[in-house]
Amino acid sequence: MSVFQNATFYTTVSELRDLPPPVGVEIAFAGRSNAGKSSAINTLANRNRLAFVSKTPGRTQHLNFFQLGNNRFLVDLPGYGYAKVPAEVRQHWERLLSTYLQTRQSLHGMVLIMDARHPLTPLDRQMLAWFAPTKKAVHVLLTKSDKLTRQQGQKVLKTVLGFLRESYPQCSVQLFSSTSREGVEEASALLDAWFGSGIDLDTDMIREAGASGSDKGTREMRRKTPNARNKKPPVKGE
Ligand SMILES: Nc1nc2c(ncn2[C@@H]2O[C@H](COP(=O)(O)OP(=O)(O)OP(=O)(O)O)[C@@H](O)[C@H]2O)c(=O)[nH]1
Ligand SMILES: [Mg+2]
Repeated sequence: MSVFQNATFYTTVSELRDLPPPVGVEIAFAGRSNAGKSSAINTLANRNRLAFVSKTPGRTQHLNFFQLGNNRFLVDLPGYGYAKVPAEVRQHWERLLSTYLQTRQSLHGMVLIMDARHPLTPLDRQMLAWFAPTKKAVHVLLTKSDKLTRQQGQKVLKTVLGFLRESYPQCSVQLFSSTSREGVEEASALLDAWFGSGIDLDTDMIREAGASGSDKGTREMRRKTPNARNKKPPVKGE
């Protein structure tokens, strides 16, 4: 049975001191505000209202932990790029997010959500550059693919795949839609593998969607020890 069955809300965190003990394996969902992070979590967990979804950008403002059993967690992060945030809130959020992403021992990898219609924005690129030194796994979901024709979707996938191969060969990418459910099986299989390999930290199974968007192209990658402690993540309002 998939690890995504029986997902439940676990805790919400707005202060570093409130983070749960770093036991188990966590996968964080990051991306621009309104890109579809909370929707992707709901879709993968097969639950309508687990994570809070809204048309209004900037709705997820804390780190929300969802438990999948056996100390496996999906973590919904606040979105970046949302302008209407007071400076002090932004600074608080920036510290919370940067400390979490850079130092969290139990964080196995990041799912980076990009709207397939507007992929690789400057803030997305910043996030990739900023997270890369951790050497942790990154999988890009090009979401809202239902808004594109098949041809447009394949073109975007190819462009992003080309960029990642060139600059971040350890990252993988696929099309995804919470509405049409395109790519749900593929993403579930990848995260299943991450959770499995998070327990055996030696090997990651990374599924890279080929241009066909099929299950072909599965390959293994070795994960190196996280060592990064640098700069800040992209922030809200930038
Ligand atoms: N058509 C379509 N709409 C989507 C999809 N995923 C999300 N949406 C819509 O996009 C809007 C934002 O979705 P959320 O999941 O709340 O986005 P978020 O990234 O969590 O946003 P913040 O919490 O504000 O950072 C909502 O109106 C969703 O219904 C998708 O795959 N297809
Ligand atoms: Mg959200």
